[in-house]
Amino acid sequence: MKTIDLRSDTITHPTDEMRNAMYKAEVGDDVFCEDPTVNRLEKLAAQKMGKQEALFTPSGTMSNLLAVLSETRHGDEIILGSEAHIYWNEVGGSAALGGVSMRIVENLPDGTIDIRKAEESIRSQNIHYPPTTLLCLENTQNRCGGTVLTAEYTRAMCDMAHSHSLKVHLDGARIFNAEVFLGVPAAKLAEPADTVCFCLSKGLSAPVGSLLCGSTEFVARARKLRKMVGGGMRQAGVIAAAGIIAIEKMVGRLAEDHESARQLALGVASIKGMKVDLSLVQTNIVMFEPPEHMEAPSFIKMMLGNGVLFTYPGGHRVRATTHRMVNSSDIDEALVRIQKAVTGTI
Ligand code: TLP
Repeated sequence: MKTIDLRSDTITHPTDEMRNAMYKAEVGDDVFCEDPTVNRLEKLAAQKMGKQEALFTPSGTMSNLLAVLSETRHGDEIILGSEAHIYWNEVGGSAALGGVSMRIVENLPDGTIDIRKAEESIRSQNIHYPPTTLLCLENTQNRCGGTVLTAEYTRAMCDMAHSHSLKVHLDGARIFNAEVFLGVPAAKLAEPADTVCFCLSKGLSAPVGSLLCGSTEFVARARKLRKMVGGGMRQAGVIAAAGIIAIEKMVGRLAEDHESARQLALGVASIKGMKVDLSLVQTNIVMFEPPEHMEAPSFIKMMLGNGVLFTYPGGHRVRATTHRMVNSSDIDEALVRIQKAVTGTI
């Protein structure tokens, strides 16, 4: 039985073209900024995001951490959506290593945060309060099911934040999925944010890496902090070479992942007792509810036994993520297995 792995788009393997480019990559010592392939990747990333410069980091988690460390001082407060990856899934690094407190504002189901609520959470001048210095947004919003933030929404949030002298960091781990869904260039989606990062190792299929982009001064600070946290990577051209192909060749195909997600969501919605909000299935993530009589972790365990892998985001929810390594017939097969397994429990 073939395993259909819908846990994450992070499981994608590099393409043959990437492997060839990695084999042939020109390299140097990137801590001395002498790796020509890394330099090329960073330049390309900065261009794509419409920022002055970019920094190659080993992971999205490190990019987000460096953004927070660079844009805040120990003791500051940062504002995040209640479903933010930085808040949920980064081991509390911003608090543990950056010494910032995280002020959480509810994410609405579509991945946005109410602008008024965000504004109300900004601290006023008061001897008792920590200064609020950074707002973090996420596009696409992972835990809200890969929902996209429009350029207009991001602009309004950034204008509001800037009017209170806050900086804005955009966790754009999957910003190219938003680009493809909206038909709006990532640079436009990131334009009002001070800093943005995106991942190479998700739907774009590179084996490793993320790019953190912003002003020249910001990237210089982040580069030093990257060294501090042990992210100086020497002959990193070997992995950067795959990243260049990810950006140049793999963005367009994300539309296929979005189609697979829709196919899966429509199929799941048609299975008795299962629930999915189709309006929130915009990119490559599907959040659905298993039948009431089954706990989500038990459903996931049962499906593991049937060779279909999901992740558990908490609550009565299951997450499926589509990617290059599952095609339309895999999705059909996954649906058959889900249908059979669920029917067997009724
Ligand atoms: N997300 C992973 C898991 O950590 C949950 C996934 O499978 O979706 N920002 C966002 C919005 C992300 O979704 C992720 C990874 C990251 C940052 C961190 O990237 P990495 O895994 O490269 O540290």
